[in-house]
Amino acid sequence: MSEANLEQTLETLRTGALHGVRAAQTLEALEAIRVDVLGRKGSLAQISKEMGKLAPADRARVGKLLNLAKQTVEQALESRKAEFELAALNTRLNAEWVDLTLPSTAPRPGSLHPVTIVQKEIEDLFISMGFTVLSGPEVETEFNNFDALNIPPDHPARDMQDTFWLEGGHLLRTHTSPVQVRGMLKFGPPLRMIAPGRVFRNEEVDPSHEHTFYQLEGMMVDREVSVANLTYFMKTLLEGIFHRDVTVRLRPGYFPFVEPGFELDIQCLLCGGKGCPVCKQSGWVELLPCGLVHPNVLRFGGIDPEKWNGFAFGLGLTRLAMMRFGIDDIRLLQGGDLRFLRQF
Ligand code: FA5
Repeated sequence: MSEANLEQTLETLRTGALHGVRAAQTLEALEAIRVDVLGRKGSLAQISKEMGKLAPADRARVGKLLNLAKQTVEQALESRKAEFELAALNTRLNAEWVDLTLPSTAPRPGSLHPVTIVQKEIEDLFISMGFTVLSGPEVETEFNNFDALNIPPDHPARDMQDTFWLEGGHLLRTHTSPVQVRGMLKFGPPLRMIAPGRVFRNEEVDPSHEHTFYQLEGMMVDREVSVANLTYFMKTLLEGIFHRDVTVRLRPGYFPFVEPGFELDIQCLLCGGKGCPVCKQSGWVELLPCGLVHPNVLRFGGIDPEKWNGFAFGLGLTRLAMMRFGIDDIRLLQGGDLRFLRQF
């Protein structure tokens, strides 16, 4: 091939390759052009072979043109490849973008259970009046739950609290009163304690009765404690919780561990005393049995009743939370239904 022909072929090849590169739509098409033009057996390699036949002066000139053609095609291939990569990146970014200004879908922080809210308020109130907060075990001895509270084995008062019995003289505590015994034995007189906790009874469940519920025990042992002291603390308690006037009534109540014993009822805050399922249509909710501590209980607690006396109360904490938040079915508090619990 003559020098002029070679130059012509080179130019045709160059323009054809550049055109092909611009028209290519895929990386595979680009690679095919690269192999065709720049590959070891490609068109430029063929021309390079032909150059050997040229006169030395022409060879140098055509050689330069060949290199130039090679560089031009290489650059065109590179920049077209970069275009493809950019397009691929844009497609991916469009598909995978995330709007960081959208509200988070992270789990909501939890909130305190309504019973816990009321429990904490009462704890703060009593701590401010010099009381200590104690806790006792949910699995108790029969002795602490009954005997030490002046309820011997054959006493009919045992039937007032239908008990879940365990093996070896143990039971699920039916009230928080056994913590009175533990508190007296541990700290001795004078004593001001409260003990919130979970208790268990084999109860038929209805809007105001659960088999598992919360009570809050209170006890004060000192010299010459009277019913007047008891009513003062109970009034302070109820005013602190309800932040409004509540109507209460005291009825005589029988519990072997207090003498005299009372039932403190509050007028139902859900129906205002008219009657509803929670107050069993009576207008009153039994909330707070209380009384002066029986001398036998003091003795079981290692305290001399000739020198000391005291009052005790056993608040129905779950029922108090119902009154406080206007909850008309106790089962809602145990159910773990987040739609209900998120309201507090
Ligand atoms: C007692 O448990 C006594 N230990 C209370 C006491 C302590 C009296 C100290 C005197 C001195 P009672 O069985 O009445 O008493 O229960 C106390 C309170 O727990 C009740 O007033 C009521 O508010 C609540 N309560 C009782 N049974 C249930 C139940 N099944 N579900 C929800 N709350 C209940």
